[in-house]
Amino acid sequence: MVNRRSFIHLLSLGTASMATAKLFASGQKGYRPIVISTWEEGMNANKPAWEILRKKGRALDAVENGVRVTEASINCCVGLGGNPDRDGIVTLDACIMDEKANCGSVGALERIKHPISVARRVMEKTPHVMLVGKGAQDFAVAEGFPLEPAKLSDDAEKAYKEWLKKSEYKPTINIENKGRGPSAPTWLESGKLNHDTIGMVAMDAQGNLSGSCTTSGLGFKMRGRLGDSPIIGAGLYVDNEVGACTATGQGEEVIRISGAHTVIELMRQGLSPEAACKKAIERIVKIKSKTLDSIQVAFLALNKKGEVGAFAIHKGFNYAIKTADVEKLVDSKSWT
Ligand code: SD4
Repeated sequence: MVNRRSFIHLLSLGTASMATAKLFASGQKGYRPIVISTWEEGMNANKPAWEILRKKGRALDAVENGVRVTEASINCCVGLGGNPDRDGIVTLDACIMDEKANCGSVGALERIKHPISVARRVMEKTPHVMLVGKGAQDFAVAEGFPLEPAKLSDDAEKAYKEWLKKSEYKPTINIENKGRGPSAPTWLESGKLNHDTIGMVAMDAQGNLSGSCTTSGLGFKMRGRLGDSPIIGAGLYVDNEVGACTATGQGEEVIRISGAHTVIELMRQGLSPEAACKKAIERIVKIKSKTLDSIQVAFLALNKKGEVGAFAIHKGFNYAIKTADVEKLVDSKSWT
């Protein structure tokens, strides 16, 4: 029988456990915010993302604002400063996904500086997931995004002129590994190491996951070619119960195995982020065993516990991590 005293005790216990639950949900206890992103450039991109996470902001805002830094910088492979397609035109691909499986994407977008923000508008303001080409540009302009001049960056202009000399296009050649192919210059004129597509995934203090991915795609690609980066399930996938994953590298190979979604499903079965990324890479390795030398793909994943892992076909892929205590660049494990 419950007397008055024990009843009060039970009540206070109830309140305590409710408070604990609230504490957990509010992130003060259970969830440690984290942001991770592909390549060394991720170190810069993680900074504004972390500022948002640190203030208990949404992971969605973090991953959008983080990759905008890369989109605004001059580099071979992200944003309007990136390498053009074979016709000399820069076309941008991007996608974004939040904790509620909301997602938005743009493909082959021209003359818009921040495709990731257009992707977010597609997600939030249209009944669709994906807009491409002229339709995506018209939508962006209608949403107030300025139409930038149709002009290549100096680096891209130079790389394009160089490429035109042979006009050689080998779609299987990757653009990350030093000296492996002509698609993108390895070193920027500044002397800094070149980088690649940026994919970013994050968990906020509420334990919610989101991700973003943005690129100018493979340099000197065929006009109209889309890679994995704007494709939900290929270049990016988020499942708030399981984790988040992004991909970089030869998009065709990532699409072929529904890369990011595959990694999530493997994590759902209990694999760690690294083991899941490795298994997905093994699928590509099996399919492409004869031409592996000329293909690079890497996956980067985060699970709901805040554990991080990556795996690439070849050495050379690295990723940036930022948490309350850690800010570092990590070399990924690889198949070769
Ligand atoms: C694409 N996945 O367009 C992108 C490019 C990339 O490393 O990530 N390259 O296929």
